[in-house]
Amino acid sequence: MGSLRRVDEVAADIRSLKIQGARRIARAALEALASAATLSKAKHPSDLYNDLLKAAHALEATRPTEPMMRNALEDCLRHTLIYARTHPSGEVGEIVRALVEHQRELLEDMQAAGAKIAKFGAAEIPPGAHVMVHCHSSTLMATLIEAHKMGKGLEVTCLETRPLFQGRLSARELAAAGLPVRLAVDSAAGSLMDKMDVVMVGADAITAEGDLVNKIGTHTLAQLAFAHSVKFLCTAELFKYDPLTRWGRAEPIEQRDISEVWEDGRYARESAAGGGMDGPVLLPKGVQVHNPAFDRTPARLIFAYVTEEGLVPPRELAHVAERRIKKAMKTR
Ligand code: RUB
Repeated sequence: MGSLRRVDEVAADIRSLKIQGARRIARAALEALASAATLSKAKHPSDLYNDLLKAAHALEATRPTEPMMRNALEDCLRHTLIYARTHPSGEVGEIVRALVEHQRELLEDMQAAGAKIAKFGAAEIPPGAHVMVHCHSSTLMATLIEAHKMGKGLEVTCLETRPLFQGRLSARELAAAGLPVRLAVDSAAGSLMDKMDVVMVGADAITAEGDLVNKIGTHTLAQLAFAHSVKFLCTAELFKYDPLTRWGRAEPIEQRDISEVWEDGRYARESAAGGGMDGPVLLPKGVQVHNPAFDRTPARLIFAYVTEEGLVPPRELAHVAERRIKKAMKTR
């Protein structure tokens, strides 16, 4: 285990988007849970569980639309409880070791899943394809870089992704890997769609209906791709599936701070003398800002999810993900 970062520090980094993207968030949360276990002063297993539950709740509360983080934390907690039940004479130190060991296995599984998705996804991209991407997904970046290494000769258009411009992260990462990259403002997507062969995005959550919850703007982009008969693919680990949506839970959509859209001082005022820009402008009275982090794209607009088990049609995703989760539980 690397340096032990406290849960409150990691939670603050997730909330402020210093750690962003579902996969990185899930990894950081798992590491934080393991450090909470290691740093716990509990002398009895029940006190340890209290510490762990508190840590998991604090992490889960950082970003509500992140089932991968919830699935990973819950898997780790469930495994720890099962270990303790099957080793009733186990000391706290032994239970902590079991948790840390399991957390390591989960991180390795995630790594392996990411590598498989990159291979399946790269195989699905036609040679010489023009690909449009939205936001910044580590899973998608790995897929495009894999396709590039295979000599597919891609050209990638990254949409900037207002309001926080995660698309620029994608552009930087892909250019550094040697891919030809074009950066476009989100509203230019329609003017470029006819030139595209594939549109690709990552996922924050997938519902029981196979709908995709991802960065705001994904739904509009999927509509546009559909209207132009351009294939729309989503690269996503099966852990992005939210099992609670099977029982009627609507995937919550996180609302972000209005300062991401109208930062006081970012907009200048036109001076009375005409034309010149002069000082900051506060949000005008009576203007409300709508700033959801994510939106929901209906399954019918999605060609397929690229998962660690290969391409999965949206309607089958819940079934495949549930089978995988059950299998993982049986093998432990
Ligand atoms: C990031 C985002 C990404 C998904 C998938 O949003 O929407 O597409 O999280 O990323 P934010 P990954 O910047 O608000 O976290 O494939 O890395 O899990």
